[in-house]
Amino acid sequence: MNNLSHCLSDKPEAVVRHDWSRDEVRAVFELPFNELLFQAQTLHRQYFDPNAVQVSTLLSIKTGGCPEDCHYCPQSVHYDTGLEPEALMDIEDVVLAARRARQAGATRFCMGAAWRNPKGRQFQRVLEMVSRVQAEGLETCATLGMLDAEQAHALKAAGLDYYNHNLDTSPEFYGDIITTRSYDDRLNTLTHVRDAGIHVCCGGIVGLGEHREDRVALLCELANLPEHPGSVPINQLVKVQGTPLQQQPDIDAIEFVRTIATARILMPASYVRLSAGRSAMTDEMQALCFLAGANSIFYGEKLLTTGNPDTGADDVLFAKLGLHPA
Ligand code: SAM
Ligand code: DTB
Ligand code: SF4
Repeated sequence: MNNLSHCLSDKPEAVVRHDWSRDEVRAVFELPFNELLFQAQTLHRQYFDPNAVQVSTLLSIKTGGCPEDCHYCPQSVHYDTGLEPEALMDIEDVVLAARRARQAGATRFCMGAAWRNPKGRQFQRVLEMVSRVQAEGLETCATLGMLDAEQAHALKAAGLDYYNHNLDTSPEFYGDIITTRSYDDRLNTLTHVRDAGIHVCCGGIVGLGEHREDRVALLCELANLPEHPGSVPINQLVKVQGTPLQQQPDIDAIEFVRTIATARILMPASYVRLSAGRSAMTDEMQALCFLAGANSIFYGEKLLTTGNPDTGADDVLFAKLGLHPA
């Protein structure tokens, strides 16, 4: 009996492992597709309602002008993507957007800022935003770049539930995508977030030009963190004109679904978010992702700066698939 089938016959808590080898992860990733989806869906049902999908809404509270050089990102100052940089939003406007998101059915509100790291008075304003959004009855999430330990504690005290900070890809491929900070910088911020008692939201991007081995390595890194991230966003690259990755060939849809299914099997108790890139996906592909164990999405017409399916289209998709927001 291989390790995975042994795991599946055990009690749920027995399969939450942090000692995956890349060979083991590759073996899961490369299972026959039907077998992979069956195992992912079987595990999914041990931990979650298979028809419930968590919905988060994103808001870019500080857009563009970012000093980092992430090759995929429309907000980097290094690329001309036609995006107008904007100052940090007013608190009241953020609260209004959060209220609208809650009324539309979102349970979590994620505030994103195009910063290398937050500083000074602007950080104080974000703390206030977090408290005010929490008071609206929403779970709070923020993604503001690198944090030190003190900042992580201040966010926790303000009421932050989740912090999003992605590893994005494998340690080996990382330097081909971002040169202005290191993998270890990312891991250090994740440690500060975890130590402050904030839930970690951490995942990556598929379709950057990485090899399957990089996808395997990313998933292995995520699954071997001291605690599995509470949510694991799997983004499909949104190809933005002006970025160095604008001409990337499309990632094969089956390969993307394999990535979702492997994330589900490795981190069975975590929410796996079918994240950026849904506008370019068919309903059938999204249905396969849900079958593979994705149980969270971004809901609302916009991600941070790029498009997302409109809420009407998502409502129709949920009705077609008998899914309900959770
Ligand atoms: N500046 C902060 C940071 O990098 O941590 C927060 C915002 S950043 C936009 C959050 C994440 O969005 C990135 O880590 C990346 O995974 C994802 N992302 C950015 N641009 C993307 C794109 N064009 N396609 C898919 N995902 C993207
Ligand atoms: C994540 O993993 N994906 C979201 C969220 N975390 C912040 C962002 C996707 C951004 C896509 C490009 C854009 O809209 O600017
Ligand atoms: Fe800046 Fe984040 Fe975009 Fe990188 S992904 S350029 S850090 S906003």
